[in-house]
Amino acid sequence: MKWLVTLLLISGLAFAQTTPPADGGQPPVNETQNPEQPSTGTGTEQETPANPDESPEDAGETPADPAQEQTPVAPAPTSPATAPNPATEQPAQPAPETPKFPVVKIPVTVPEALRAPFQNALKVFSHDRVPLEAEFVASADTQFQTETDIPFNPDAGSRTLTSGNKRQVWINTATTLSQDLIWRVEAAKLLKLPDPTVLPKERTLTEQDKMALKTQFASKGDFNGDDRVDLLDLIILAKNMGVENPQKGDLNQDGTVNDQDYALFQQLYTR
Ligand SMILES: [Ca+2]
Ligand SMILES: [Ca+2]
Repeated sequence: MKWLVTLLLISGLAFAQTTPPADGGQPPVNETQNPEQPSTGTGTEQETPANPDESPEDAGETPADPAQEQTPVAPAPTSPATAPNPATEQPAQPAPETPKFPVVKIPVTVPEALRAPFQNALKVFSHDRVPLEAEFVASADTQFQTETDIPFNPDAGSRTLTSGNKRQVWINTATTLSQDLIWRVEAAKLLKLPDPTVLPKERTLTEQDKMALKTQFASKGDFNGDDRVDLLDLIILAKNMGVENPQKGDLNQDGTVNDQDYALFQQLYTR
């Protein structure tokens, strides 16, 4: 009997071992196909796509097998390959050498109500090389106003009365002309831009404007004309110290180079 019992036990064990794989074996196969395959049989094959990092030839082989394409797409190998590139590019970019140039303040007399449109017009011509900013003072060489006893020609945007360095400008607020355009014309005149009255409504800063502004404002302190106000210019200033009617260095244009010019130079220094 013992042999029969043992036979039954053995057969029972054998049946028990075979049945589970028959019933639950198939579903787990599906589950293992995705996650577990890499660890078991195909795991070694999928690990090879990890190798493509070392040898690009292997990466070309893996996409050939359709079964491997799902998992082996392996974003891991590609991402590290692309990641170092931007990482190396970033440190290279943050080296903007464009120096910041000092703000050029434009002294002008403008009533409160007219300051906003004037500043808007000034912004049109302001740029990195010559940043412009209005400096509202009580009695500048150029004074704007609107009130006048003399009637305007309806087609006129403004009327200007010049006496020496003083300019009195009346703005015609009753005209059908664009006030924005009128102020741009006045700002262009004040900045001594080429053809200030020829201002299409959509006109933006032109290269000619930039050159005119640079020549007029930005060249101050930049004695050697390299678009920077730095130690090289300071050396030129120092060489001209005490020189009467120097060609360079006389920032306040009083006929000599002295401490006053040095003080002005410090304000213009960009490096
Ligand atoms: Ca310079
Ligand atoms: Ca001087």
